[in-house]
Amino acid sequence: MKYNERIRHLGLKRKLCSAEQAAAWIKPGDVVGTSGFTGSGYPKAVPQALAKRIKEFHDKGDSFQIKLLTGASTGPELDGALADVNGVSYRAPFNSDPKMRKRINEGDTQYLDTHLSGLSPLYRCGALGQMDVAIIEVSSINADGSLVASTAVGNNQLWLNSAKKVIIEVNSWQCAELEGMHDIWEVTSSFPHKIIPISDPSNRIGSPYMTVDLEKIVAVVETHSADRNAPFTASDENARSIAGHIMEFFKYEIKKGHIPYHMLPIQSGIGNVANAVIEALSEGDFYDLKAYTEVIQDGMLAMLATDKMIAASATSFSLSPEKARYFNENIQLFRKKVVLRPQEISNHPEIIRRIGCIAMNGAIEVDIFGNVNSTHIMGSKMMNGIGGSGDYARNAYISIFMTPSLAKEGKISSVVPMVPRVDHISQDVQIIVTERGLADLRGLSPKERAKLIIQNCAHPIYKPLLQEYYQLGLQNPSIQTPLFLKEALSWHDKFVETGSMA
Ligand code: 0RQ
Repeated sequence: MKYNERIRHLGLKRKLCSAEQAAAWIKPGDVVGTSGFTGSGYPKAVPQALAKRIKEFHDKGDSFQIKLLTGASTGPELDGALADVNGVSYRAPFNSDPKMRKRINEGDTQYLDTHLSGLSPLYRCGALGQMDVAIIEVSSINADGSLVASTAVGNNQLWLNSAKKVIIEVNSWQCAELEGMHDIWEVTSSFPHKIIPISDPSNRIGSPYMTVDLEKIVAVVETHSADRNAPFTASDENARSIAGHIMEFFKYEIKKGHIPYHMLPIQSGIGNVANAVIEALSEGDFYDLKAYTEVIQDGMLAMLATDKMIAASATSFSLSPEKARYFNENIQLFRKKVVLRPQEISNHPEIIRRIGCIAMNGAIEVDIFGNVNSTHIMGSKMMNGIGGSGDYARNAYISIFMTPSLAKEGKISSVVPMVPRVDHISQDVQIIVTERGLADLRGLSPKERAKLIIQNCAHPIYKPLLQEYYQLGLQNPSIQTPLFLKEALSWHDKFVETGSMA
């Protein structure tokens, strides 16, 4: 058998079948765990065949839904296809697919939005049920049956360990040279957990391969399908201004000796603003950077291609179609610099605190006391989920949240009197940045924070209104946190009623 063949285990080669045959192993009510993290490394053929099967059941008047657990967000062939047929009764822990989002917000799918490092402990304690089927995308299968993950590691190894049946998708679109980039290390299920011996993003502590009891593999399906990530929008003026304020802040902190010249390992969240900040870092006067993060987006890939960044630890890639092609063609540039780990390790509080991460995440809105809403529009409509932002924000050495000061053409202020949903409490939020400026909240009391956030971060349209609100709060008999209850959520109320906060 040739080494460049993707399925190098004879017994598993005999289990090759169509996606439809593989999907027939999945039954109504099953708990299904899949690979996939931020639009990469997710199975693409079996979920679509499963969606077809679910539709046939529904057309006959029979019910068929599954409980779906992943690493994080997947793509249209998985979340989108299953949402199309209302095939998911329960979803965890993170989704950004618009069709699944609609199901979640319309109440068809129960959604557990939880910290990405926290899903595996939740599974191990039994709170998510017993996994029936795992569907895992790999880039190849070794002669001894061990598995080479593709562009995401996520919760793969836990799902492989736990599922009663396993379906493997071998995707030949994924670069064969991904082999060697993964570092699979398992957290023990008994306490105390072993200390995770990572003190630098480049450390390798486990095996490059995932393992599975081969008896459990019921089907192997071949695919040749691209990870489907949308291109990032070109960074606009707001994103560039936010990036500019953050660069100034870094330079100042380096000058004061608070962070070393080569910076500390950076974490960068998802979205256009996060990508723009990374692009700005790559254009700035920084060298030999390291990342301890969960996703590698386009901007970080560009830094890794040069001497700007010398090491990155993550659990997945999340690249635009253009950069995904570039990555596949130039993988030699990245093989030695990138380590892909299980998400329980990439997002583990123990390591984030030990190595002193600088965390940079997007916010939907912030309030004047520094609480952050990352997940719910107007407090009730789910956007994506908290993802890994909480894992990093609480444990980072410096925790930054960024957002443009306005949303929806100025009808919404992203700096509000009170957020209707708190994902990151003020104690976990150190720096807030909008295109207007940066507020360094470290060491400040609630009143000091409010003045600084209004002054530095609010848009001029809303600044006087926020100042007025703050004065009303000061009439409160207890002014440790000057909240004016009657009006705290009135801005959101007004937007829901009139379509504008102004
Ligand atoms: O809506 O799509 O309808 O245009 O929210 O907003 O400004 O493009 O921001 O792409 O950077 O995402 C918080 C969602 C920001 C993201 C969030 C509307 C706005 C637009 C997106 P449209 P932008 P970004 C690691 C870290 C949680 C997970 C996380 C996120 C859309 O960063 O999901 O950080 N974070 N994980 O119009 C109403 C407001 C609004 C608003 C923006 N105040 N009110 N709508 N929008 N502000 C990675 C993982 O965990 C996997």
